[in-house]
Amino acid sequence: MPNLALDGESWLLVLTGAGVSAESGLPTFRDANGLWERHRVEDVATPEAFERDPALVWRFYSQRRAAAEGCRPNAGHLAIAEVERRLGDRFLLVTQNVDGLHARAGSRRVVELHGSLFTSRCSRCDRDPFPDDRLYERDLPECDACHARIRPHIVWFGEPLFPADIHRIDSFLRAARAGRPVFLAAGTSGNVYPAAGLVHQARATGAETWLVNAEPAENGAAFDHFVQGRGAGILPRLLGP
Ligand code: BV8
Ligand code: ZN
Repeated sequence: MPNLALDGESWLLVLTGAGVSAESGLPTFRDANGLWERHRVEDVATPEAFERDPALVWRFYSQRRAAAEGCRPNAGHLAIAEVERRLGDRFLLVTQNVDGLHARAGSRRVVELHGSLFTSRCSRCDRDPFPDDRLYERDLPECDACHARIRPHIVWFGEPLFPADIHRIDSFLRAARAGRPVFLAAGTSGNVYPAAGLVHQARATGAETWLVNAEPAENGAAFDHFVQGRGAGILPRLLGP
């Protein structure tokens, strides 16, 4: 089993996707039985869908809130939290997952690139997003300030990423040039951009690039190393001292 052989010079940027939470019991998106087999993206994960049928969109995200609350971080999440404790500020985790499991495993330097299941915000005014774990079926929430609909704090298809997140990733990669940059993607199919382009950005800073995934990824050609298999088994050994 390979090991990243991280040392005092290493800077590690980790990108995770749904495959990392699969062994906690959460469905991925694009596999057989994945979420996109049962729901059309255009019906539940676009701003147009929310305009058209907010109750359907809230049911989808309420079900996922309940599912995420009912499961626990697995050995893959824990290994990622552990390596952060060793590297400190030379570590950054970028997750496409919205399930909150990395934070529950102890990760602190986390960019939730596609938002969070447990945060909501107004769909119109610029009041701050707020923590929210309620389940909505028919009575949909409204903003106290402007009475517009409250929406999940999720980056839907066709929406831009949060500028502060992009800035944080860019700053980390710039700082990493001072040492030995390493990029690791885990449990992600490499289908969704801009996240799938991060490996190219990391390569441009000179990073060695690793992929851990159950199957070859769409952007697999950009990685120096591919370890095929399950994250919960591989990550503790790959990231271990
Ligand atoms: C934007 C919401 C610009 C969160 C999600 C071409 C045509 C049309 C559009 C585009 C295009 N090229 C680029 C785009 C843009 C589009 C895009 O990428 N489309 C793709 C599909 C072509 N991107 C966007 O729209 C983005 N925004 O570009 O904005 C802009 C600029 C200015 C102004 C306006 C706009 C926004 C993207 C955000 C998408 N949000 N969902 C939610 O509800 O959860 S996407 C969804 O996909 C999830 O967030 C998810 O995290 C993400 C990525 O999927 P993965 O995590 O990789 O999951 P997947 O199921 O695919 O793969 C899991 C892998 O794990 C599998 O390979 C499997 O084998 C493996 N696995 C399984 N078990 C295990 C395992 N591996 C290891 N261990 C295991 N146990
Ligand atoms: Zn409002």
